[in-house]
Amino acid sequence: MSGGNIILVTGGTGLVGKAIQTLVEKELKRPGETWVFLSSKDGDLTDPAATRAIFERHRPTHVIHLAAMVGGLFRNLRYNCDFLRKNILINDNVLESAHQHDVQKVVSCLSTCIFPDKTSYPIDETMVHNGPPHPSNFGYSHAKRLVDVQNRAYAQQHGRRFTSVIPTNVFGPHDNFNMQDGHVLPGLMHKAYLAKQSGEPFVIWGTGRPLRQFIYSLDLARLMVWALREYTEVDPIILSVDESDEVSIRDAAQMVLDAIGFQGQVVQDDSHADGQYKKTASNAKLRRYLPDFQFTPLRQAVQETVDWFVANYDTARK
Ligand code: NAP
Ligand code: GFB
Repeated sequence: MSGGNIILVTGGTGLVGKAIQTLVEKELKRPGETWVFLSSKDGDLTDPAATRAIFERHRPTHVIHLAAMVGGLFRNLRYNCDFLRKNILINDNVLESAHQHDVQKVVSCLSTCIFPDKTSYPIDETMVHNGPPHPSNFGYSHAKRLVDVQNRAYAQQHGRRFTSVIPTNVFGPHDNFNMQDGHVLPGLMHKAYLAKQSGEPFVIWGTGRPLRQFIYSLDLARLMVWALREYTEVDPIILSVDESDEVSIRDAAQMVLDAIGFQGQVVQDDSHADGQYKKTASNAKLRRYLPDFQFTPLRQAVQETVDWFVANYDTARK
């Protein structure tokens, strides 16, 4: 990518978008580049006319496409139809506008939670469409799988370089700390913050046994900028920590308690769903490109996120 490029980041005010903005402003921006970070206030991307207007205004040469209806297990369980429709609309509008405006490259986001529920492990990039996703988030999963199909269609018919990355569970500063709709780590951080203040028990939902690979948002941000600049395949690439970094929800919760300094009672409430037991993903393809990439150790990333949340409690999304 040469100078003079205009990089449009849809969903630029969210967890991943803010991490990219932090690193771009701190060290990754190249001379002559213009980076534009969008929020929904700049236009509703479910609306084709609003999407076209954004592309006409900014005339991007490259797009990192993050905008989506996003949420944890419990939000997905409640709104599968909304996750399906809104994300299909957003993705179709962004990719078609990128095509109409001759954008050189688009990097979109899938997720490791969209893979088949019944699968062998570790999961890899070839397995995206090999069977139905877990029922808890079938709406989100099918909308995201379609992005891979759209990318292939734009490549075949129009020669477009639209590709996608497949992040595992992401967390970090500027996350959504809402305890009903957010993901597990920010949800537990918010619960721990309140339990420490009130002296009430700290409640972990489900059995605590499911396994997850968590990637720090700043690490993902670095990898996404790399993908925009260096990754030339249309096929997706998983962006995840190593299989050996997988932890149980219970162990992750303990890291949150250690980080916030909670000494009170811990309750495991298995009346709530567990969701997928595991979705262990292989990062072998990423390691072939970037064998020496260093992920932030999980305990350190949890501590940094908790510190950010406590320092920004009044303005954090919750
Ligand atoms: P997030 O924090 O919820 O941010 C979502 C972003 O999309 C926000 O900037 C939001 O704008 C924007 N947005 C939502 N609906 C929109 C609409 N109709 N029109 C325009 N903008 C809209 O999400 P995130 O966690 O950063 O996720 C970013 C991407 O990574 C998503 O594609 C997600 O599917 C993917 N991903 C996330 C995870 C994870 O664990 N978080 C894991 C795998 C993949 P406002 O701020 O104005 O609402
Ligand atoms: O991050 P999360 O909500 O979604 O994690 P998934 C859910 C797991 O954490 C379940 C347990 O096993 C829950 O029982 N858990 C324990 C909690 N305490 C809590 C809590 O306070 N809040 C939450 N949220 N969970 C999502 C997909 O799956 O992964 C999305 O549904 C998305 O589509 C996301 O792709 C990355 O990891 O289970």
